[in-house]
Amino acid sequence: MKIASAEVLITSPTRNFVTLKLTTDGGITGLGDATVNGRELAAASYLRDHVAPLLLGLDPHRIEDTWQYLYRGAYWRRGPITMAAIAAVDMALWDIKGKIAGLPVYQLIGGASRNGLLAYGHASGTSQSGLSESIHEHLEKGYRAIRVQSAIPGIHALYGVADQPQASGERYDYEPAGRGARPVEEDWDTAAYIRHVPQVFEAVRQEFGAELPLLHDSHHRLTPIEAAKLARRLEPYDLFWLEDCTPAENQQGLRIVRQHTTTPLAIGEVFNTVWDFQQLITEQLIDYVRAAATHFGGITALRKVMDLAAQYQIRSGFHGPTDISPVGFAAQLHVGLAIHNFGIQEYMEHSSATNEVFRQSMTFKDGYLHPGETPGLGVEFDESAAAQFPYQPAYLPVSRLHDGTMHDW
Ligand code: KDG
Ligand code: MG
Repeated sequence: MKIASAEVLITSPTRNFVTLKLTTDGGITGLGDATVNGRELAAASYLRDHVAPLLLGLDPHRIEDTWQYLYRGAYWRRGPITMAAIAAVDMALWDIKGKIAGLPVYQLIGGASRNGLLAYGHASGTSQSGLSESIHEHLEKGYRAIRVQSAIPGIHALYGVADQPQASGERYDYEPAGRGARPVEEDWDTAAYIRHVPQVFEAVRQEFGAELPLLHDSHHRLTPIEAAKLARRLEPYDLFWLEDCTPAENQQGLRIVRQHTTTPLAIGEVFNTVWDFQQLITEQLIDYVRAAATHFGGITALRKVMDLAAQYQIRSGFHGPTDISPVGFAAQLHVGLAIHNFGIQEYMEHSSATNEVFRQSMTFKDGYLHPGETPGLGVEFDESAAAQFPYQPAYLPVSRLHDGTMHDW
């Protein structure tokens, strides 16, 4: 059996997605996700110009060997573009293997370790009452764990708060297609943020009680000592996790956070290989691995990092925003179902346009996700639906302090 064709499909059903479609000489297809939000065409070119020609003629069953061939063979290792391209190939090969075996991918990697994957949804509000309404809406939809993000007095436009007015006059809705060809600018004030967030959690705990798992994303904006201060102030509200409390390039910074707080920490949505996690895992500086199959080299790589994490009682919390396509999302659902050290799965529901293009066997019921029983990954790509949504340049926002200094977004 051989790989006979490798096509790169770009579509923008409310946001851009880069999908790899491999076809074997017997006509079996496999899909992979190589979407790098805001830099999509770089990943598409890497795949189309440098990877696709190498795949033709290879045996699709040799997943590990193909992974190593692309990783070691590039010489220029790691980085989001390289690892997203490798991820797409890896997912597509697992998809093909599952279809040949007549089994969903999770059955090929050990079988189910649980009945479903606890998911958390994104609640947010431009006011405390708006936030409360958003939490109620999520609970009504069945969510049993909630990420809480709120507008902050003194900050005009902020990551993670849906429906807030932007400087451009548009509403921030997470789906960037149509936002225009330059990043929107948000603003940031660390002191205002650290003052306000504990009050938000105080009100949420009072209204929703002690049991509901609550999460929060600081989105890389604090120094280690600021992160420590916030995490400590949040301890009375018993967070499930505090995410990306500080940019993690300087991993020793997490030691400072850890020394001061028992709030659980989640990090790694922008990481690309197991090496990015090595210090954080082996020194037990985090509690949850936030990697996504898409930016981390696919199913093969995700399983390896979770095996390392398991030895340190660190669990998964894979990155699941809408810029992970349904293919990438399915890939990590299969991994999450199979591994023992699953923690929680982020779930931002895709738009109806996205779901029209990517038809999925995945289900969400009573707060739990399941990848379904369709052989392979369980996602089909509707090319005629995709053709209605051509690529649109779209950037992630940027963030500045009030004096104009660039800050982390
Ligand atoms: O493309 C960037 C988004 O994926 C990211 O901002 C979402 O932080 C995020 C999250 O936790 O889902
Ligand atoms: Mg995040």
